[in-house]
Amino acid sequence: MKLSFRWYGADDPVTLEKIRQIPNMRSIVTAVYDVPVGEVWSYESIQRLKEQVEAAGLVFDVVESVPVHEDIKLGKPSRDKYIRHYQENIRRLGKAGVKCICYNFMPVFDWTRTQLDQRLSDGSTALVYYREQLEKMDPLSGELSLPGWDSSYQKDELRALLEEYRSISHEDLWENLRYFLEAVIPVAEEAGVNMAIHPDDPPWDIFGLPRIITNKQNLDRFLKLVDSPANGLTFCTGSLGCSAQNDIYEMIEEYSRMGRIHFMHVRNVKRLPDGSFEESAHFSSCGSLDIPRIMEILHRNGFSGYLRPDHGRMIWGETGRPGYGLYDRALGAAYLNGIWETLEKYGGEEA
Ligand SMILES: [Mn+2]
Repeated sequence: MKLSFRWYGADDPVTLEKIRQIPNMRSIVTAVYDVPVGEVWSYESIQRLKEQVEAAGLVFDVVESVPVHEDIKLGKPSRDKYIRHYQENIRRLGKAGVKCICYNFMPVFDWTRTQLDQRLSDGSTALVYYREQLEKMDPLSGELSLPGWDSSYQKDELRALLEEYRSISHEDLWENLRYFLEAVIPVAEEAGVNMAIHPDDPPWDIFGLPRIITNKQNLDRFLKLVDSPANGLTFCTGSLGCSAQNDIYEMIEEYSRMGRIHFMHVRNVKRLPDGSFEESAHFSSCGSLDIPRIMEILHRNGFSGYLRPDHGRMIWGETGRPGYGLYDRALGAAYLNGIWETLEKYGGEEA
């Protein structure tokens, strides 16, 4: 297990100097943020990131994300140009020492919540998804903007994009994903990079848009689209764990044994009876997931990929990017470290 932490670049209030003080911290998960989606990342930008990360004594080997242009997901003729750009990004990142690229294939909207600062009973604030609130949300009203979303769309552009997706079925999206993978996986293999798709968050259709990276049946199908170790997963427990139908332990067991999990996002989530959920502290009893059980499965199967705490609450008066403060994610990292060290020392049979 290689412990890692997400960093949003030089203007992230959570600095590399702070991140390096978390015990056992190894890798920085970051991206080039000043290039529009679909364009090629300059060697200079990649090199600058690498130098900043290495100057702090950390390793630059995981990128989250290289976003996939909507024309690729829509299967438009212009996708070939954007796929060539994507291939070039994989080659350039591989050359810079990157071993793992996280991406997702969610139409238009990345991870979605209905509120970014819901106050929990302990006084902290967390990201939540309340079904009732979602049903009232209109993405065109522009009321909510999440850190994961591309906020550069103008309202008419967004309307036109949503219109284009009306004719895209789940099967069309699968077909467009297959086309993309067949083009990029061979390049990743050659560059020594593992591609790691992030599951859809939450793992169900949203605003009438199809979502397919949602459950075991679909992850099985995904891994077979291109049956190469370089075609793997970012297994996000908080995303797949929002759905009570997902047996995430069974999934982690199987996919880690196959060697197809390259990146773990480990966080807890509290499922509510009506299908809503709240992001909770990492500690198991704060939410619905059994975190030591997740770590035990990974340990027993010899997991050697990257792992990071995921979204945290805002605690101790911290302000900043919702879900991406320092304190609660650092508590998460310390908790995961503790579980892992216990497994390493007293965890039974050697792998
Ligand atoms: Mn995640």
